[in-house]
Amino acid sequence: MKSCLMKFCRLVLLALTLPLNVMEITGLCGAYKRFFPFLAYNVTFSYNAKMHRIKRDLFRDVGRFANTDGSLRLLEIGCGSGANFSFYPCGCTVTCTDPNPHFHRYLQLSMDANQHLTYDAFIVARGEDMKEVQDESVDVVVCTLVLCSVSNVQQVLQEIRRILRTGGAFFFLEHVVSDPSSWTFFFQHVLEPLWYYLGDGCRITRATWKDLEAAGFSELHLKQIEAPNVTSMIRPHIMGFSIK
Ligand SMILES: C[S@@+](CC[C@H](N)C(=O)[O-])C[C@H]1O[C@@H](n2cnc3c(N)ncnc32)[C@H](O)[C@@H]1O
Ligand SMILES: *[C@@H]1O[C@H](CO)[C@@H](O)[C@H](O)[C@H]1NC(C)=O
Ligand SMILES: *[C@@H]1O[C@H](CO)[C@@H](O)[C@H](O)[C@H]1NC(C)=O
Ligand SMILES: CC(=O)N[C@H]1CO[C@H](CO)[C@@H](O)[C@@H]1O
Repeated sequence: MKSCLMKFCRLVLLALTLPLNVMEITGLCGAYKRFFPFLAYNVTFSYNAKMHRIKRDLFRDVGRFANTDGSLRLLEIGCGSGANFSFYPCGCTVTCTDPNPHFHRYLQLSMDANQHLTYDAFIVARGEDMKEVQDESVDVVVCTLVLCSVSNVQQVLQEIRRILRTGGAFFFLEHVVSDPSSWTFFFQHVLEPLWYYLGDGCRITRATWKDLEAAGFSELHLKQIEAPNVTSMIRPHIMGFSIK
């Protein structure tokens, strides 16, 4: 009963967002691509304030993957406005990648505020295809709130395995689908078609931990958590790291 209602409500939302779908196909969403970084930059401050302790715990282990000479090459996929720089250890060389070039202004502000790091290029690329980055050329890859937005999670994870050196690590913090018995699960499925457009391609019903389990890393350290004080649609999160 609940599941029929869920499917029905989702259909209604799908129908309501049909004009947005047409706009996407005909390329009229270009203006939103420009506007989204501004929106994301604005929203990211309140999210990051709430996630401060969680991110500190998550990124505490990054330093473990430095080389014997202390150097550490870190690549961030879907870096957006650069919300994680303050957590990276001194001496890190950071490469930023994002398919949306309009983040650059905001990224620069975060770089200016975090001068303990060295910044390599900003590469405009999708995580599914990072051909500019050589095989086994980085020690750490980071994704936060990115695997919800990519078109092919498995393909991104295989690209990450390709560019990581053996023994390197992939750190992630992602919101995921809720427990199927919860009302959050219900509303995530109903609202997803609309959320997809407002969130620039963000999907709120992904069971991303399944992709991480299937990706073929040699170790996976994963925790399921509820993000404190974040809207229930994106409260369930996974965090942790996998090692190549
Ligand atoms: C919600 S934002 C998160 C930004 C940033 N990582 C943070 O934690 O604030 C999602 C980001 O994923 C990027 N993105 C969308 N599709 C992508 C893809 N296929 N590959 C890599 N990044 C993608 C978007 O441009 C956006 O910067
Ligand atoms: C976000 O936007 C609101 C409304 O325009 C504004 O009051 C607030 O200062 C902005 N926050 C940041 C961090 O830019
Ligand atoms: C969440 O909200 C409660 C009540 O407003 C507050 O006491 C707590 O510090 C907040 N936690 C975080 C991590 O922001
Ligand atoms: C752009 C952005 O969200 N930067 C945040 C990165 O994280 C630090 C520490 O939590 C915040 O102070 C920044 O505002």
